[in-house]
Amino acid sequence: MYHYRLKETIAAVATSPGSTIGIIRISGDQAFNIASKMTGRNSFSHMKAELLKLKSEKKALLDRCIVLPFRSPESYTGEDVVEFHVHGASLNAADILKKIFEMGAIPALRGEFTFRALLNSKMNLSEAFSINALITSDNPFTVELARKESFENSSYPVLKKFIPEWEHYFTLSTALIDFPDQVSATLPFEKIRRSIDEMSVFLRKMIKNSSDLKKFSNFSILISGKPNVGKSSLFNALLNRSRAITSDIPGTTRDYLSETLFIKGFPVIIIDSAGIHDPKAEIEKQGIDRSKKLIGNCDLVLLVIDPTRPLDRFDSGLIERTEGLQRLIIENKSDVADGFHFSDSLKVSCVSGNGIEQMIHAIETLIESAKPDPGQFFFFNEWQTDTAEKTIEMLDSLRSGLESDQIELTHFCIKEILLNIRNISGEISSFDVYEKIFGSFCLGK
Ligand SMILES: Nc1nc2c(ncn2[C@@H]2O[C@H](COP(=O)(O)OP(=O)(O)OP(=O)(O)O)[C@@H](O)[C@H]2O)c(=O)[nH]1
Ligand SMILES: [Mg+2]
Repeated sequence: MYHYRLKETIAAVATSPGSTIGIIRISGDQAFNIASKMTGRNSFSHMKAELLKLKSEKKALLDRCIVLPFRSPESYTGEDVVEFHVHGASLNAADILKKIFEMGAIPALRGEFTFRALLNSKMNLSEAFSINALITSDNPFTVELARKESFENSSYPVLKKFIPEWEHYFTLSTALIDFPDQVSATLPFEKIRRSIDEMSVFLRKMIKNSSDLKKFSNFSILISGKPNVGKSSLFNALLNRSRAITSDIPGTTRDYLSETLFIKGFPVIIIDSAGIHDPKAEIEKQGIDRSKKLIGNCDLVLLVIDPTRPLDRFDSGLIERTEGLQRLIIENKSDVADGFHFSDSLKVSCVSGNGIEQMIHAIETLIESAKPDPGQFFFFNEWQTDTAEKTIEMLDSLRSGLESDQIELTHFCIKEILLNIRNISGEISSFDVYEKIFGSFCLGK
């Protein structure tokens, strides 16, 4: 759909409602014309901001705002672009935008400005992805990496360097199929095998880095334990507010609760869950099943134990279940405990607050250790990761094709690998691919 609209002039508010300044962006052939009609100005100087009055077609005063023109190709999209920096990004901006549509622009789709920037070679696909991550991420580490990728463009040359050799293999295998009698050369098997290995290692590493980054960006901590050990009290202590209901009645928390907490500036999802025991009623069973499922899906378990009660089969069941996972054993109620079950547990009291600081410190250390190495390369979009996975499958098939000397299979795999690696590095893509990608972008970008 995006490519059918390339002749159209598009417009959108690029800032979110509620902002004090609303930036309306217009891009396309009609951008300057619309700006002239609204400001009464006949000409604009490239990148010279001016304070001007905006009027509707019927000459009704709309706003006095900063008008910032960019002449093609020196703009974000590569087309003529005009920005109006108006008062607020809510009703006033929406109303001015409506007037812009009345003058011939059409509403921009999600990511359509970036799509045009890509088509006009203002950026490549990996830059576009990282710019989207830069805009949407609330994790300072992801922002740091996205900045590097967007403006230093680090992974792009590394990915691109694979292309020439695969182009060569493609030309050679095509010639072997199309002109078998005229081509005396054979495929450089050893060299191809080395290229397969090199690219597999590189892509696998990038996929792993990207999955580590995703995990780190969505880091979740589950508070687990049997009933009445003080899970909800601990949840409240971490959030520093009384979010969950606590009581001395076992089974108070029926279903899980989650909140976002910032630890060392990183957003972390913290989950309070229903106490694990033998449920008596169906509704209790559902809550407990959910608690059990959460154990395998979180990045850190805070396993809460009550030292004032003997360890029972529920405690030991949970100790077993969380074995091998990232886990901290928390012995709560230290204010009333005579002794403890574990020497290496963290001893805390949600009542006195003792040990909470140390526990937060231990959590911080674990989160820090989950942080991927910023010197590595990352994908900022699922589509790139999926394509890299498909490429690895193709590389494996090619390895088998070479073993069995099947030139058709070899040729097909080389073609697919070349196409995928070009796609990932942002060199070419079909319009279908663009639609899938840009649909997840923000409006106005
Ligand atoms: N003395 C003492 N009591 C605590 C402490 N933490 C929690 N409690 C009490 O223990 C009882 C259970 O606390 P909750 O936080 O509701 O326990 P829970 O594990 O969420 O319980 P369920 O939701 O039923 O699984 C409440 O009466 C709390 O006041 C603590 O550090 N010291
Ligand atoms: Mg609870």
